[in-house]
Amino acid sequence: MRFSLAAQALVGATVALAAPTFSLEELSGQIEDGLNKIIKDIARPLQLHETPGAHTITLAEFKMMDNNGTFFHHGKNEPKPPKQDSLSQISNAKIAHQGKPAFQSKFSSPEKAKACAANPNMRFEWRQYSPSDRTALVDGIKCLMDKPPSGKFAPAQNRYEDLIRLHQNYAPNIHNNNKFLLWHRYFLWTFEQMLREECNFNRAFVFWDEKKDAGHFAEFDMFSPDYFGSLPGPTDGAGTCIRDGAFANTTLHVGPGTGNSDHCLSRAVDETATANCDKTFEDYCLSKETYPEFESCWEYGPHGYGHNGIGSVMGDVLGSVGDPAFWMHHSYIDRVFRVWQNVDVKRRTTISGTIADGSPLTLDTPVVMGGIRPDVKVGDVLDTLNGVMCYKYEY
Ligand SMILES: *[C@@H]1O[C@H](CO)[C@@H](O)[C@H](O)[C@H]1NC(C)=O
Ligand SMILES: *[C@@H]1O[C@H](CO)[C@@H](O)[C@H](O)[C@H]1NC(C)=O
Ligand SMILES: [Cu+2]
Repeated sequence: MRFSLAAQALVGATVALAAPTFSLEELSGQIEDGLNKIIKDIARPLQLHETPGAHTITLAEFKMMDNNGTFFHHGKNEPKPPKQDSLSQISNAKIAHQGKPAFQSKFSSPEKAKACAANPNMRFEWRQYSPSDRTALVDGIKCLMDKPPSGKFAPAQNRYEDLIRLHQNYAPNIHNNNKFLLWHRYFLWTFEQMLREECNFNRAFVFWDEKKDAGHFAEFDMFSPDYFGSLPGPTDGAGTCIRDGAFANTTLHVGPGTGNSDHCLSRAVDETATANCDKTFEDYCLSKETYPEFESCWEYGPHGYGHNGIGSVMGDVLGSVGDPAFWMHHSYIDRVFRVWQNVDVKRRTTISGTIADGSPLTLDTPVVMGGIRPDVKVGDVLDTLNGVMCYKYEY
């Protein structure tokens, strides 16, 4: 026998109460349930100092940068890029206007693009998503949490945690630089495919139009005992463990930060932060004419504030995938990116900016998904209707 003292105490108690009516197998099943319950109940909440939050920039600061002719790029204030992204981008755009894609993705073809445009997978806003769609979504996520891990992402202890670990591992490459929106677009799509392929999820996908809830996220009915669980404030300088909803009492084994220790799924809402996820900020970012400026505004603006506003696990940039609200937040980020792209075909066929090592972001820049999906290139995921993916938002 390899039971701990606590288990032996349980054995003792159970035997004393019910020895005559339980077989050994039933008894060990009961012990296991009891132990799982104890392990679940003791997982600690993250202390607030462990979740320092995403880097954010206020709207006032962005406007100050406008006034002094700079923008926040690659961790510092740099001169604004010229309005047209670059000469090569302009010539690419011309080619695109002549009907040929600027980047011939190995995943795309004119026929495929046509077929996709005629019949794209739709993503609907949570408020249009029926109760049964909502339940199917949370059941799909729970299904991933109940499946064994692939084994390629230690210390992930279930299939869902593979995704947390993947994001944690790649974090330095995919945040605080212009690759951010493209990588997270493919990551969100990868999650959707896992729900479909591994958990029989068969509904249209979903997005959250977060600006409708700016300043009062906690009242949004996604954060309810019926679905994602409540969105409480902090408790005694720590996040509050989520004890209701589909993900009640979840223990996470990946994070916080670059480390890995058991902690509960916790939240710590800060509505002064969520207030920044509003239409004014969104419109301001949408008014940016170059990709690097839009990206910077969107990443350090509403993206950062949404993470920090939900708080705790979501406020730990590296481990934030541990809160399923991550996907809903990133669906907002991805949707507004697509809205920005819809203004001009050039925004779906060309790219500019820089990646983590300071080198240029190009259509050939790799977008790596750790073996969960094929590695692709920025050009493969720039257009949601042409390339690897085929989906459209119900705007
Ligand atoms: C421009 O404004 C930003 C935001 O206030 C500031 O951080 C930066 O130092 C300013 N740059 C210059 C060149 O004045
Ligand atoms: C979560 O844990 C709490 C505290 O142990 C318990 O009261 C509650 O019933 C649990 N909720 C669920 C849904 O398991
Ligand atoms: Cu991220």
